[in-house]
Amino acid sequence: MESAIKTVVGVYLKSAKGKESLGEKDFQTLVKGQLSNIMTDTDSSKAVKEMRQGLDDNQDGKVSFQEYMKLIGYLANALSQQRSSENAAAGENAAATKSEAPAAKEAKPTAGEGPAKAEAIPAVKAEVADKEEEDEEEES
Ligand SMILES: [Ca+2]
Repeated sequence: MESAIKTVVGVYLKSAKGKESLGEKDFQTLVKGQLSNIMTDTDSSKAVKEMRQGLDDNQDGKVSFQEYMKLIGYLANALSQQRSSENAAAGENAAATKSEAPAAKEAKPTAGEGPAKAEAIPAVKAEVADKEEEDEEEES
């Protein structure tokens, strides 16, 4: 957990190269280099541009740390929801032994992005949730 937070901050700082926010190219490089396994369409410059515009609250064409955190929050939320639906599906299979599927976690994004903006962000890939399965703590 601690190393994950350090990584999130470190990747931003490295990508910003001493500047206060990520320019268009910096953001493209960050997404393509760091998020290609968790997101779809990271190779599409158009999709990444749309994502950047969706994150760009102050419309300055750059991604500030706050705006970057919105992306992290979105990804975390999307992963969490994906896991919830997978748990629900697994619960159905285990219905013979368990009376109820695990309740879906009501994870709220920490960032205040609206659904319209979130739509501009490429979908989270399903296989990532599978890899993180061992981190599950709230089962039972
Ligand atoms: Ca901005």
